[in-house]
Amino acid sequence: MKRFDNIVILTGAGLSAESGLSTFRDKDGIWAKYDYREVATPEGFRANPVLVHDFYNQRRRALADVQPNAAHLALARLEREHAGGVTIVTQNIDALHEAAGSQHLIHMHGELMKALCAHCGERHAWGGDLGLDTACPTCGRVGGMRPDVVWFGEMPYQMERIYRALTAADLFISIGTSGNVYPAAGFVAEARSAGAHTVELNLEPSEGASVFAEAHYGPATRIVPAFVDTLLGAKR
Ligand code: BJW
Repeated sequence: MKRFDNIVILTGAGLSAESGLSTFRDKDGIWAKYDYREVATPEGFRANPVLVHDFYNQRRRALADVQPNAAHLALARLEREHAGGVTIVTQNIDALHEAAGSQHLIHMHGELMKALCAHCGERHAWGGDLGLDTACPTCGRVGGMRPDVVWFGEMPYQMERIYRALTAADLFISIGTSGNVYPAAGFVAEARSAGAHTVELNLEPSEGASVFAEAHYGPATRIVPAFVDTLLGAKR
């Protein structure tokens, strides 16, 4: 395999599935149990904030019991041992990339272990539950605290930085994402048109599978470490 200088990796819920976290669109996934319009839109939060807080409080509590799996660890090893740049853009709001040791990481859909105050705009590390009566530690007002996650209709975080990385990438790898949600689903086309080699690593072909130049299908804990071994073994 050719040696690559700038690697950008997009990750999705499938990467954390074998750590015990549910995906969204698989048959027993989160959207089979919840209507995304009720729990993952600003309109849903305005209509029923108690339901939305409950949804994210449950998911935040579940994070206490999960550990990074072999795929997260392999990506952290790639960042440590690869001579060029490695940027991970994750759609996941868990903290498993950080727990595995990845450092050059962008959480484009936010972080469940952070809270955002709609009144003053401050972000806070947050490990407990959020509710209507939670006061913002900065401005002291109640009723404005929400999970620091990106809902449908909101702008994902750090888009300029992401597009700069995509434009400079010579290898783009998409892992464990169904390719249903934009703008992330469009990154492969962006990277490809900038000249990058594009690789899909997923359990099954995603919505955008035909756009990738190379693909490997199987569970992330098997195919990601194998692909990282190949990359790290590549010579100039
Ligand atoms: C495994 C595995 C194993 C399983 N090993 N693999 C019409 C056209 C185009 C766009 C739009 C449109 N109408 C509306 C839009 C925009 C909208 C959108 O994309 N909607 C679509 C539904 C059509 N997007 C937005 O609103 C976004 N904002 C936006 O567009 O702003 C404007 C903008 C304009 C221009 C530039 C930039 C921006 C915001 C999207 C926010 C998404 N938020 C969520 C929830 C919040 C966080 C949370 O609660 O966790 O983010 S939705 C949910 O989906 C979550 C995820 O991050 C996201 C992606 O899901 P993911 O990761 O792909 O999971 P799954 O379940 O779908 O797939 C898992 C995959 O893993 C599967 O393929 C499995 O096979 C695989 N797998 N086990 C390997 N062991």
